[in-house]
Amino acid sequence: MSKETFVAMQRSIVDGAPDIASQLAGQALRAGISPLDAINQGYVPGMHEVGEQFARGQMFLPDMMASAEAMRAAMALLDPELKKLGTERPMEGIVVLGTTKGDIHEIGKILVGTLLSAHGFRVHDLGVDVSGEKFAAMAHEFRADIVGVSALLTTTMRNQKSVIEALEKAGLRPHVKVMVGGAPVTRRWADEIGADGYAKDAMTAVVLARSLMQRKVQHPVAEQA
Ligand code: HCB
Repeated sequence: MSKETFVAMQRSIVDGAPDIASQLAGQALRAGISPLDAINQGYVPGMHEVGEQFARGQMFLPDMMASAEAMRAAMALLDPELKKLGTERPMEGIVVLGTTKGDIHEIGKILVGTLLSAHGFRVHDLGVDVSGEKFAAMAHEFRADIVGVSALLTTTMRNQKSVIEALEKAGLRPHVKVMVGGAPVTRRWADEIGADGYAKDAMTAVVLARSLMQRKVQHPVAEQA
């Protein structure tokens, strides 16, 4: 049953059909399919297909918006289930999360925030189109351990570097780890801009955030070098 359900989920995103996406999410939860499997094996592949069709000129902006709407409809049901996983866990660390300036893509960032919360992190989501200065100010205000920066456009990736520069300028860099992600982002890019880590998806972001917290605790001196 699962495989057909995942294919139907993918289709609902490509077709930009929020009602069907939501209906399938409900059915999946009732059938005991894990919300994370539904997202990773059903809806996210749909988003990738949409991106490919857009790149080939087979889809246009309104289609992509309809697909995002369908994704949001599914997430409205799956998100609370993912969050339930996080109840009664010890607090793992404080994360300030956002999408870089000039970029309004938010679905992946929201997913990262949900999974981090579900695994015990306190997450402050700054939203989209966030400047480096705002990231730094909020990291200071919330006493963030980690700043997570998302970028989905090749043109806004460079603003991830601006976030690191703003943290440096505010004197926060020794205390705050930076993790970056987003479709065009690579480990190599993360290294190039001096980020502390790169995560290819939301679950990897959780694993990375945990390891960054350990590095903070275990190597406080090296961290400042
Ligand atoms: Co958008 N768009 N888009 N888009 N869009 C992309 C990103 C393209 C790749 C499509 C393509 O051409 N193939 C492309 C970018 C090309 C490029 O720069 N190389 C593109 C373009 C060009 C544009 C516009 C410029 C189109 C236009 O106006 N002509 C415009 C830009 C507007 C702007 O930002 N200023 C635009 C607009 C839109 C919307 C509004 C229609 C919509 C976004 C709606 C929203 O978010 N509310 C949209 C969408 C939906 C997409 C695609 C189809 C899906 C993105 C998505 O949600 N993926 C995308 C195609 C693609 O990415 N393949 C396309 C699903 C999530 C779950 O994956 O990669 O975002 P994710 O996040 C992962 C992962 O990267 C990681 O974990 C997440 C969860 O697993 N991660 C992190 C993400 N952030 C992290 C941070 C961390 O610290 C750690 C891990």
